[in-house]
Amino acid sequence: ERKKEEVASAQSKIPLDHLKDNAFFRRETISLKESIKNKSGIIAEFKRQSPSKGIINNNVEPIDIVSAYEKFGASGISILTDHDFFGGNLNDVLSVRNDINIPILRKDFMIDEYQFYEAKSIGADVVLLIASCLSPAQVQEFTDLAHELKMEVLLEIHTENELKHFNSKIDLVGINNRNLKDFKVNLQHSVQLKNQLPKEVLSVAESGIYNLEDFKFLKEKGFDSFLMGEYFMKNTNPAKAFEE
Ligand code: IGP
Repeated sequence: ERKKEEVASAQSKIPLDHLKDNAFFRRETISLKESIKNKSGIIAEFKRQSPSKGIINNNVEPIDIVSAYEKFGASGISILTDHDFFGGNLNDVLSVRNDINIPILRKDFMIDEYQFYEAKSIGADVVLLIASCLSPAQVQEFTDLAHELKMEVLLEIHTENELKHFNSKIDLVGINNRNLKDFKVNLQHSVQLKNQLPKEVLSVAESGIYNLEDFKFLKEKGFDSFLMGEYFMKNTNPAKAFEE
């Protein structure tokens, strides 16, 4: 069964040349860096489910959620396009792109050049590079490719060892508060890692931010941006969450 599905999805992959004909290749992207400086700094995520939490909110249309995010001052939107673990798909980005005016991060496990062209073709402004999935050399190559396509990159790290994946071309560094192996959240650990980054780099605190106290703590410690998913997705009116 599984095999059949894989074959089908491989076959439905649009050839690269066709991808490049897509109108979004000529679209001017929106800078997340700029938007973080000019707005709340919050990157609000659209996520139906996750491996650590199971179903979070499965009964919503991406446009309803992301337009609420925009309305209440988010600097950017993150949309999970991974299907197997997070229940997302490319259409979740494509279907909202023309209806909002803030940058969209295509959140996925990027391991192949093709995915960067694909991100461009659905209207992404930013792509995620997860250090634990890539070598420092791959991070360099993919950063150059993203920049050629006029997209910014968010490098995600979680350990001290992954600091070596950083290079000066990277636009934003995200520190995941959640350990992806045991799903434990540790804000103190993130602050300590952040302090080892060059001061001028824009930093994003990612995951496990569920209350105003945590948000304030991370802000005080100098984080520029805050990536939040579950908290907003669980609220029946995600916009409300900004009003605290
Ligand atoms: C959002 P939370 O705990 O607010 O829902 O987390 C985001 O940080 C999280 O979804 C995430 C993620 C990732 C998902 C961070 N890094 C890498 C998939 C892949």
